[in-house]
Amino acid sequence: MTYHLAIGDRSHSSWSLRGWLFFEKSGIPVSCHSGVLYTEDFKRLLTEFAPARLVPAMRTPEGEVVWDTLAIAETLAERHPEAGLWPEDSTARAMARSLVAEMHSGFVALRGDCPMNLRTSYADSAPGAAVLDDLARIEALWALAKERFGGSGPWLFGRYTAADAYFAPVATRIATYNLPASAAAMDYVQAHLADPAFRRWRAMGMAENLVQPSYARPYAERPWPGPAPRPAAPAEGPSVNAACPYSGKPVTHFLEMDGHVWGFCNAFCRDKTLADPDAWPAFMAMVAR
Ligand SMILES: N[C@@H](CCC(=O)N[C@@H](CS)C(=O)NCC(=O)O)C(=O)O
Repeated sequence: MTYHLAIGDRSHSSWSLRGWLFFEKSGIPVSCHSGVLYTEDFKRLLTEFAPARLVPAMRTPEGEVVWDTLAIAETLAERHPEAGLWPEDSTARAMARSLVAEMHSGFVALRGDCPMNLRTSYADSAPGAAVLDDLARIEALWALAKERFGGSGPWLFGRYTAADAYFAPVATRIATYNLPASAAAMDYVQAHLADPAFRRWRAMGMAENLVQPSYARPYAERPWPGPAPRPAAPAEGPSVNAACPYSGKPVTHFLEMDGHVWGFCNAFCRDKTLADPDAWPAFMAMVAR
């Protein structure tokens, strides 16, 4: 018995990223079911999560479907108080809910002009006045939360909460569209880009290798602004390991890293590891043995 989560392609679906982060950051087990946005595959996926119309949508272990990111956050918080999706302090929690609600309904210019695209980073995206207005408001909210409740860590309310998950795809937009931001805001952006859970999500998106042509923008590209993945390349076996680090099954797909060949039981697990080896604890533990 586990939760099930319907998601879109990982490089482009910002709401799916938020929903997935609730689970990944709080350690609640979930099985993900993905469909390619704007295709028949997506419609097929959602028939399994009726009456949801968009992703993310969650099915509880009891079989109830909950849709819309905010409803998923609240339902998980209610069912798993120990997971700490909201801050413990009621004043901090009220502010976290306010930030999340404003993100849920607002920042239309930023979301419209700069769709999440984790495959590409632009050198200069020439943001318009409405986007700059959104950014100013976002920076003010981040500063307010951090000043009152952030303490010395990187996150808005001390430890990672649903509010940080909500702003993860905003942080990536600032990074990938190279939007202007203060040093403090950039520290927060970099904390998201360096977060191992986010890195795993992005690596899975790179492995999916999906392109949404309507998300492309005519700007010059620049290298990924987050931590540079350790170099690795597809390879032929045999490998050092006989069993896949994730499933324990016999290996069939291989990569080469630091002069050694490592095996996996399917192409997706090989490719997600290839995209960012350091993001995968089970793989790195095997390499370190
Ligand atoms: N308010 C919804 C928004 C969800 C949403 O817009 N999801 C997008 C993907 S990021 C989607 O399902 N798009 C598919 C479509 O528009 O057909 C939420 O918070 O979950």
